Formats: sequence, C-alpha cells, structure tokens
Amino acid sequence: MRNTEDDVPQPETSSLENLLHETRSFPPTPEFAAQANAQPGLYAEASAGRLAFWAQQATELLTWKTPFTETLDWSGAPVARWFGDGILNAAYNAVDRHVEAGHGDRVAIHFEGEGGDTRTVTYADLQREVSRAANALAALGVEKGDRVVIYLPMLVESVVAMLACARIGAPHSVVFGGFSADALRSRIADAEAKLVITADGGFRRGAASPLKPAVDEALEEREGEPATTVQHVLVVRRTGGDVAWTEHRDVWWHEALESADVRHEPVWVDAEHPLFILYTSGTTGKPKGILHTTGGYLTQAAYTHRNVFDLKPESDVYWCTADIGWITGHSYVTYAPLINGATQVVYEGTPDSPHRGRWWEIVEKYGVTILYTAPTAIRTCMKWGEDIPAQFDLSSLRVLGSVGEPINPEAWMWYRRVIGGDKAPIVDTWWQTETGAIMISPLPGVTATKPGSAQVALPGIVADVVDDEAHSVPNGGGGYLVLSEPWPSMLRGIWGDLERFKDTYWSRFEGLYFAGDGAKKDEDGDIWLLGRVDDVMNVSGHRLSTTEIESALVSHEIVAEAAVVGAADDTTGQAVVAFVILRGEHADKAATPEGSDEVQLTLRNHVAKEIGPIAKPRRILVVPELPKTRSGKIMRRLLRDVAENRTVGDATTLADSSVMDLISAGLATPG
Ligand code: 6R9
Repeated sequence: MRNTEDDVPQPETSSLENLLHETRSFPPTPEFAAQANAQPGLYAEASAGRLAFWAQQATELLTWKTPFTETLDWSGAPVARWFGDGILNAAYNAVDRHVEAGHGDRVAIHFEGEGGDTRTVTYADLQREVSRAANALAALGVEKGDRVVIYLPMLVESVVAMLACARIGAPHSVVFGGFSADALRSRIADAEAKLVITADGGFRRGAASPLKPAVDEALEEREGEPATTVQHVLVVRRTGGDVAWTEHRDVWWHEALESADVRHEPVWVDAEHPLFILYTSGTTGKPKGILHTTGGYLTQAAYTHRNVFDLKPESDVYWCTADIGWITGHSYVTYAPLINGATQVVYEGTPDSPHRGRWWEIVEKYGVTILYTAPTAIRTCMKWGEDIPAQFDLSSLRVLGSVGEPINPEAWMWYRRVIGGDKAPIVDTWWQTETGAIMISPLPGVTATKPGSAQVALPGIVADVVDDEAHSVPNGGGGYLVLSEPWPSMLRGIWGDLERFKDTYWSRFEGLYFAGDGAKKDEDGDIWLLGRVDDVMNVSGHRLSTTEIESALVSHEIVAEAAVVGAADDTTGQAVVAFVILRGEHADKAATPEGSDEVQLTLRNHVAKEIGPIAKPRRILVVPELPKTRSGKIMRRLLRDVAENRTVGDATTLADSSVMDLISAGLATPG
C-alpha cells in the first residue's frame, strides 16, 4: 500500500530554510588537490562510459580468480548481476594477496580494548588467523552457502569471523551486540543460520557486559515455534566471565582455532555469490534481511574508500568508529580498508571511557590520519567542550568523514575547526545498508565542501531528487531522493522476500530506486539530505522502525495502543518518543507521579528486552486517545508536533479532530 500525505511526514520546511541560507564553502587546498587519489576528470571519465568505468574499477581494485567478461546484466531488474561470470574470494582479496605482494608485515589492525589492552595484527597474522578460523568453521560442518550469525563486540575476532565466513563462501549475518535475545532469535530464524559466533562478553564503560546469555536464550526451545537450525555456537573468550555451557553445541573459539591448520585454500565463488545478509529496520515491524553479493559490493566498497577518503595504504592510519553490527562497520571496517591494504584502528569501547578524551587520545597514540564517524558523536563531543580534544595532538588528521544522518552545519563547522584544525576536508557521505557503499559525497581535493550537504553523486553513480510524479526537480526544488541507474554494490534483494524488495524500493517510482529520504537541490545543484520520509527513525545514526517499537510496547500487558515518533534531538538527531494508551486501571495509576515513573520504567525496560537498549523510548507519554485518520492510520506528524513542543499542525483529516485537544490538555496537567 502506498503511503498517503497523512502519514508520510514531509521534509521540514523550517530546517530547510536554515540549511538553504548556508553559503559557506571550503575549496580544497592546492597541496591536497595535487596529491589526491581522485582528480576532477573522474566525473567525465565515468559519465563517458559508466559500465566501462565500473569494469575498470573492478579490474584494478580486485584480484579475480577468473576475470569477468560481462559487466552488468540488468535483464532481471530490479535484481542486478554485476561482473556475473567472474570468480573471486573476498577474504583472499582482503588478506592473502597483500601478503603475496610482500606486505605481510604491514599492520592491518591496531586493536585498542576498552580497558587499554592492545593488540597489533599484521596482514600475515590476519592470514593465519582467518585461515585457521575458516578451517574451524569447516570442521564444524559449515559449508558454502550456509548462513552464520555473528553476535560479537568490536574485537579483532569479529573481523576474523566475518572474513572466515567469506573465505568458505558462507554468508554471514552480523547482529549488533546491543540487540536483545528476542531480536537475535528472530534474525537467526529468518536466516536459518547453522552456526552462531559470539563471545562470553565485552567491556563497556569499565565493566564486563555478558553476551552469551542472550544467545542461550535466543536458542531456547519454545512451544509452537520450529526448533532452531543452529547446530553449534562458537564462543570467543574475551572477559573471562562464567558462561553457561551446552555440551556438544558450544565450542570455544580459541580451542577450535588452536587445533586448526594455518593454511586454507579459499573457496572461490561467483561474483554474485551471497557475501552477507544484514538486517535493518523497515517501515513494518519485521526487519528486512538486506542481501549483498561479492564482486560488485567489494568493487564499490574499495573504490569509494580509496577516493572518498583519499586512502594511501602505505602511510595512512584509518579509523572508522562504527560497530561491525551496522553496514558502516561491514563496508568501512571489515571489507574496504582491508581490500585496499590499509592500516586501521579498531576500538572496542565508548568515547567516554575511562574519560571523555579517549577518542582523541587514540588519534594521537596511533597518528590517525583519516577519521570516519557519525554526527551524533560529533555533537556529543561538542557538548563536552572543545577543551577536551584540545588536550591532544590531532595534527595527523587529514580527512574527516561523516555518516549516518544529516550533519547540521554547526556540528560540521565544529568538526572542521576543532578536530580538523581548519584544514582537513570533511566528506559527508550519504548511503544506506541497501546501497552497500557510499553513493553521494564530496571528493576531497576536488569538491569545494559545504557545511551540511552531501553534495554530489560519486563518479559512476546517478542520483536525483524528484517530485511526487517522478519528475526531476529544478535547482532550488525539494522532493525525494532516488537512484536512477543500477550500481555495483546495490542490494540484491531482501532475504526470502522478493516481493517486499520490489514493493519497498521499486514501486514508488517506475524504474527508480526510492531511498526513503527527503532531499533538496540547491542553486548549484548540490544535494542536501533532509531525513527519512517514512516511518523509520534515525537515533544516533541507527535506523529504528516506529512500527517495531510500537509492537514491542503493545506486547506488554498494560498497553492497549501505542504510537512512536522520532522527535528532533540536539545530540542524537532524533529521540524515540512513545505515546501509549494504557489498559483499564493502569491508566488511573499512571496519573500519579509515582505511578507514572513506574510505567516509564516498566515500558522502557520492556522495549530494551524486546529489541535492545538503543530502542528504549526517551519519553513515554500516557494519553487517552491517539490521533487517527478515517482510514485508521495514526497521524504521527501531529504527535511529532507534541513531542517537539510545537503548535499542533493541521488536524482536519482526523476522524475525530478533538483528539489532539484531549492529548494536549492531558499532557499539560501536572503529574
Ligand atoms: C550508512 C548508513 C541509512 C539512512 C539513510 C539516511 C541516513 C546516512 C547520511 C544520512 C544524511 C548522510 N543517512 N548517511 N542522511 N546525510 N550523510 O547509515 O546506513 O543505517 O542503513 O541508514 O541513514 O536517512 O536513508 P543505514
């Protein structure tokens, strides 16, 4: 069903006006431009022959066992085949070939644990460890095509586990360690995973936080549900804490690797062989398993990493702060940097543990030259004050990246001045789990950057902003972001649900990929992203579905109905605000201050249990009614007005227009 004007929030005009008054621009310095990987001619080269351009990238950036002869087959649209007859292996490309080229001694990963423990892993070390892990997986019966769920903190083993799966052609599905047992359970079930890789726990804010219990719970038998497909659980020992052990099912990672051979012949796969499934929130309660394949994904990941970050593998120290549980961690921690032979930092913990200068201390310690992080982190550091980063030497930084949500000009300027010393170019990179790799971004050394704008589609990518009728809007106009041509790292579908794939991305506008983001073109034709136009929220750069949190809330016995909105938040971009109607006597109880506190606590914990702590509502407002259209759709736009303390907008399409008065009146009453 197509969304209607009633329930699709339109891009906010107020914030738009602010953005369009932004006229600052920062041209590249001649010194940077002269040494940059990307040169201005790249755009012309790509548009002169897009497919030839991508074929050249795939040939230059990857090593193929059998070279491809066909670049793109779009006859099965919207499922693309890129480099379809080529044969390769992702782990071989990420690891072995660098060792073969004589770079075995180069550091691949500087690991920094939260507690300050460190580990230096060279490409030669990585080759041994990935090979051992691949042999261990094979010994546990994992074969090409079997799915492996990875539920780990940020460890060297996390990268090794992903690459070991890739090495044997077993698609991995990483589930973010912050997700609950229930969320893990449903993803394991949907992917029909044969094996789970987890850890006893990880360190967070100075304490050990267990992970394995969630796996045990996720695999428990439940009446009325099919038995799990999981045969073994491979457990990394990180914290050394006690773990419950299921004989014959659970296996220690270190024991399995110890006895495994350090040599392993990669399993060569077709370019279109599935590399991974990554679940992401959609507009319904059920997460979508986004499917990525091998050749095209790796090509675009490597190409963007090289050009957008200006990576020089011999001299740069790269650090992407994303967790491997998100697409940014897949593309820009595990795959692209290693494919490109980079040296990178992997950090286990949070930015404020044990102190608020931890990130900057790490930048100084390793001489980080390229930093890739999210606006929410930048805004948090802004809040902590610039005297904190000022205590560290950040002069090694030469390129700064941003991803995950629109970056407001103020945060952009702070990032540039305080972290980048007023010289490092900022690349604001727009892309999605579905796109697999960066799509829209300035090129450092080429583009004059503008605070707050992702600006231009990369060479080889065709993006546009269209109106409701799919017409391209003129400069100065706003509408929906679409991608007009297939790209190598595009998703190949939603796991097990081709119809949903077509419906979600390809049915809104004929022949165009609908990204779900509002966007605007400025007078120069540069693109400004304005946030989601569907029921997907963006909290600290993480995608959360309103529907998913609503169903978690109504699954609690005291809740009759729930509506969730993302309200603007200075630090996290959006914050989850829930409106709930309680059942019977619970509503009266919630009217007292103590009762209200109790309801808040109960429901927030319930959401944490059902989905994970990141989905916990910031505020829960108990209301007598919810605003609905005549067709029964909740008008979230109006609730957002309430949540953001604005005058409530046009409520004329409500079935009962007095509902908003009732809600506002109820909330104004103390208690
Ligand atoms: C990579 C990633 C995708 C959604 C996307 C958009 C938002 C990401 C952005 C941005 C404005 C940027 N988004 N990068 N919005 N400017 N530079 O974050 O993937 O988790 O799938 O989220 O994030 O709304 O549609 P994913």
